Amino acid sequence: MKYNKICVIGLGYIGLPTASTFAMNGIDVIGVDISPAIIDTLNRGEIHIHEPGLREAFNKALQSGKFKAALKPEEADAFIIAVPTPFKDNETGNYNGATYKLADMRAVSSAAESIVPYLRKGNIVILESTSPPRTTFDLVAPILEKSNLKAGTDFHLCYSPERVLPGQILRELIENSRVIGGVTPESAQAGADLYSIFVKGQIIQTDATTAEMVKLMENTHRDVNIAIANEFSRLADKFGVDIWEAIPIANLHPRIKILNPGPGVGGHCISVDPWFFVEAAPELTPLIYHSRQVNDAQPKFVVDVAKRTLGSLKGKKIAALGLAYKPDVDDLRESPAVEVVHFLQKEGAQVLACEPFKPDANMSGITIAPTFDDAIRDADAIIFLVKHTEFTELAPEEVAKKTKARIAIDTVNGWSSSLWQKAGFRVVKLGSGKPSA
Ligand code: SAJ
Repeated sequence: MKYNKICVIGLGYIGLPTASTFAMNGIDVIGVDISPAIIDTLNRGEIHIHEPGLREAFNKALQSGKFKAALKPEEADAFIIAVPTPFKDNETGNYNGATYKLADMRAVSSAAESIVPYLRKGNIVILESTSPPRTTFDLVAPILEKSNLKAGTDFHLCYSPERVLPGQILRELIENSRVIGGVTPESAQAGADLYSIFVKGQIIQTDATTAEMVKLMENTHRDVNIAIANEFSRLADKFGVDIWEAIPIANLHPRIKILNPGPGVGGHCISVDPWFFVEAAPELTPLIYHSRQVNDAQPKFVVDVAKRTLGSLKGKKIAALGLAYKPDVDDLRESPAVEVVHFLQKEGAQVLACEPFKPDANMSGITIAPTFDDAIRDADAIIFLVKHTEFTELAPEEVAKKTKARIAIDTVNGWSSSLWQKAGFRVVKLGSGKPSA
């Protein structure tokens, strides 16, 4: 199939890079978002998110005259839905006394509704948002069919999950393999034709529900594997072992690849998606459920380590390094670092946070220091929560000159204990029951 004009609905971390990449490849793109602020920002030539390479890609797309941002869709050959699928804030499910989170699919539903007036025979609609199994067939198709056109007969419908890693989105969008699940084999072929405009990785065609499941399996697999790493960190702590020494040794085994423990699992993907399986089949998912519980409890473990190190936290001044959900991104969603800060405050600590990727973040109950120096100056202790490169590159002897703190709690194994000890700090690593010098 040939595509001249594409409408991308949702201009966030996935939609905007996708729209920019299509436009850079000579396709007319209408980028749609419900936020007037985002549309204004984009039409002014600016972007509202931090992602390496995105500013350049977006500028190229804009200068080519192929990209335009709007509040409403227009007629197009293809429609791509890339809106968020978070979980519901104030509603949970229950199975045998265990509470689980529920997917909030309202953004997908209203994106599909917004396409209905513009849908024409021969079009293709692709859902990219991570979704519970059967969403394409059971939620999206019935909405689109309000147009009196039939999915798979009059228009093509596919599920094609984004699988790119924040921080490397622009490259992975092009180089990663791409799975396209159609409601019919013809839809999958039409979807493959669309993405082959820029995808250099392998394009695999399958059915829509398999593609939905593949995406959830990937993120769930990672979550479960991080959970076992986090559980190992607690065991190491108990048995006087340094987990950061033990994991690399275990990983020398040719069939073992233990991931890194840390303050928990955040972001809008891995900490959310496994719940979609639990919601869909709670009776089949005890491992997935408990892995989520383990990862969600990890910020509390960090605070226990802080309490053991500092005694009562009441009145203690703590500099928290990093708030983002992972290194070198500005995304604070579901961030375990934010959770740790909240817990520390609940224990009575006065926390000054430093987040170089979002110095102007406005989070209720969290005080962000204007600079790193301000955060550490009067601190009693420093807690390292996000392995941003600029924190790993700190020279401990320089830090020592700028702060009265002499305790450094490293939850991400970002600092060399010996160097920091040499500079006068007592270093306490998460998951290290070994007494520090
Ligand atoms: N984390 C650990 N230990 C590790 C690795 C990660 O604690 O060893 C933590 C991170 O600090 C972070 C969280 O897990 O808080 C998730 O980070 P991540 O880098 O594993 O993944 P995301 O959420 O940024 O992106 C994931 C990716 N999925 C997989 O790697 C299977 C990406 O490919 C997906 O496109 C993305 O989810 C998504 O959008 O679904």
